[in-house]
Amino acid sequence: MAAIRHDWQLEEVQALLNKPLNDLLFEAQSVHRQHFDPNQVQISRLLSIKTGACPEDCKYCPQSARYHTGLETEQLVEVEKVLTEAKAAKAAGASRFCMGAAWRNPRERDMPYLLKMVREVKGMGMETCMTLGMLSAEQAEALAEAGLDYYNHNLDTSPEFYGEIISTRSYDDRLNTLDNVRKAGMKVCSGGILGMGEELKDRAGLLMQLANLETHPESVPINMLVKVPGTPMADQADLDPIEFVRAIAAARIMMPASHVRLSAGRENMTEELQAMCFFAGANSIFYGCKLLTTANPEENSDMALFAKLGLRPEAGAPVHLEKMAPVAKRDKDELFYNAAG
Ligand code: SAM
Ligand code: DTB
Ligand code: SF4
Repeated sequence: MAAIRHDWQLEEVQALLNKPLNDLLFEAQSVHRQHFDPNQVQISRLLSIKTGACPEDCKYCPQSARYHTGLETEQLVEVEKVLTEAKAAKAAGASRFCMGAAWRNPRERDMPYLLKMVREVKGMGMETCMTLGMLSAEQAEALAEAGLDYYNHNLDTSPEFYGEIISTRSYDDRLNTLDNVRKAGMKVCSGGILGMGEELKDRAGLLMQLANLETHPESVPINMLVKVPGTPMADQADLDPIEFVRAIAAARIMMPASHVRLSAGRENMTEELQAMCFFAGANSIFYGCKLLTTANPEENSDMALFAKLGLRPEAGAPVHLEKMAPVAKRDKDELFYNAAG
């Protein structure tokens, strides 16, 4: 069994990212199999509960009020609407419901609504996750007490490159929020974005920060930058997809027991690239045709891909989804959905 380490050095991580690809993928897949069923993928559904008009200046983000992206803004949505969406997500097979708000941090007057949302979604038997910006220790405790299972707060990139991307909050602010979340007893979801013009050493630096936290984040979203017109990153050069796969593999090796989520950017990825990411150890996705404001693959195409690859949703998803989605069985060159899951 691979040791769970928290003492990664930058040179070591860079060397890992630079390994011959076959060696890197073999190591990642071997580690993956020690901790997970290699054919299971956890499924989360995302809902924007407050859209746009964010005061922060994250250069990648279509929701910052500073950039003109043509996004329609929306105030904090009614609890009822959230519950309707959560019900649909559950019926479609999601085991976790993730609610995201375009805030620097939640205001005190929003807290009662947020706590009600958590209680009621949790009451429906789903895992709950929120991403609301920075949290104070008190806010984190209140959310945990209401039943929030996960809190997402990304480090986004290395400490060295961070200043190129965001000026309105510091890396330490982010680490502090992660600390508040952990101390409140919630599970941590934290990762970053690749393809923002960072160098390999920055991808190594991000992974090192995550893996050297006292406890690894239980969930590590790796986003590929979605280049939204109107943001300062609209014309950013593409990251070589193989570099993306390498980062997924390194995340798997460095945080062996964590779920690594193939997050934003899947809409622009080929099936082959996604398949390589799953082989490299990604074992979680956002399912549903919309992320927060940008597009995600249609449900049907994800199901077809799951069928082709013989992947199935992780336990916890309703039985009927397991009927639809799919252990692929190749017989006379045809694909069959295996209802037994
Ligand atoms: N406002 C809160 C915050 O920033 O902490 C929560 C929502 S924010 C949209 C959640 C995460 O989405 C960001 O940390 C970033 O990693 C990711 N994200 C935002 N825009 C993106 C884009 N264009 N491409 C890829 N990931 C993006
Ligand atoms: C994360 O790391 N990725 C998700 C989730 N956490 C909240 C958000 C992706 C957002 C992509 C851009 C958008 O749709 O607005
Ligand atoms: Fe606001 Fe979050 Fe977007 Fe940054 S990433 S601009 S904090 S919504």
